[in-house]
Amino acid sequence: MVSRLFLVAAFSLLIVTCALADGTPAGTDITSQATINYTITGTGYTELSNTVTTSVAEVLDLSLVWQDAAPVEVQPGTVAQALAFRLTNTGNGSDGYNLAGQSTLGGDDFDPVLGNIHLDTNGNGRFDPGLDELYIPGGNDPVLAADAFTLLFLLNDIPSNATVNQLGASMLSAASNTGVGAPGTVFTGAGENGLDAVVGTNGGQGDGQGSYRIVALSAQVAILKSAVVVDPFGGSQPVAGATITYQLSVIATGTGSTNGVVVSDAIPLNTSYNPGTLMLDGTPVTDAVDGDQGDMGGTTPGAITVSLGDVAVGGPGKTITFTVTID
Ligand SMILES: [Ca+2]
Ligand SMILES: [Ca+2]
Ligand SMILES: [Ca+2]
Ligand SMILES: [Ca+2]
Repeated sequence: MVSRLFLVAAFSLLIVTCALADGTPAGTDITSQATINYTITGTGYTELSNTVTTSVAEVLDLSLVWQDAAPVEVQPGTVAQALAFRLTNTGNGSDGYNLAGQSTLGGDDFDPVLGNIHLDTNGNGRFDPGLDELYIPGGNDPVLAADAFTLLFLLNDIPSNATVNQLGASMLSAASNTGVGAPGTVFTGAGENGLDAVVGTNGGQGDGQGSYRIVALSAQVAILKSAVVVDPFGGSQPVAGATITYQLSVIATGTGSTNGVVVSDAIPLNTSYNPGTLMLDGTPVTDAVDGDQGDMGGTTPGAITVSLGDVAVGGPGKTITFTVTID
């Protein structure tokens, strides 16, 4: 009889171990009753053990995965640029999560400037300013049922001194509000319906890292050309010997700023450039290729070339003038 009881106890212990396997919802009752068949001097007997009931503990865990397929393309100086992350409750009970961002990471080219976290309140998978709720730690922590997921957006501003093709990383992290720690750490009574909560293999926390890539500015440069003719007779007829003064007005539109704007303009056929007439914003620019911003024929054969550098969006623009004479 002693050995029979030992068998019953051993069998029950095996069931308890299995009850902790991953995936079964927290609070599920695992009920076990052992049956022993045995024979004594040729007669068969059957005995049932007592019933052992074990409620599955709550496992605390999550995964956080960056969702953008590639670094998000951004322009220097822009604000509130979103990275998307998917938070999944990989535990087996309902849990809430605290979120935090981190943007001073190494291994990249620049540090984005950490902004807010937003929830995908309207559930469309995109960040919608004004519609997707601002995350407030401890105020609207996402709460997810077992295996449920939600999208989150981590916003950053992009430094204005970042340059094309540079990468900047930013990380979102989430932690179980019930508890974090070494896998297997037990929070007594903190789980579903007062059951114990057990930290899962990821430690009840996780993070995902995304990145931005700087792309060329979207500002556009427009150029407007006009001509004033003065003929040898004091009129404005385009006859041989008349001069034509061309004016090129360069302005920038759109957003951001412009870098390295270079204007070249070919001297028209049947005209000759009048040496020393090239001007930028009313200031003479030498015809030679030298330290100033322009030249005639040196950079581009048969054309004036002027390097304007940065033309400010919304600014007054730049004005280039030069004069030719009709042959
Ligand atoms: Ca819970
Ligand atoms: Ca960085
Ligand atoms: Ca949305
Ligand atoms: Ca020059």
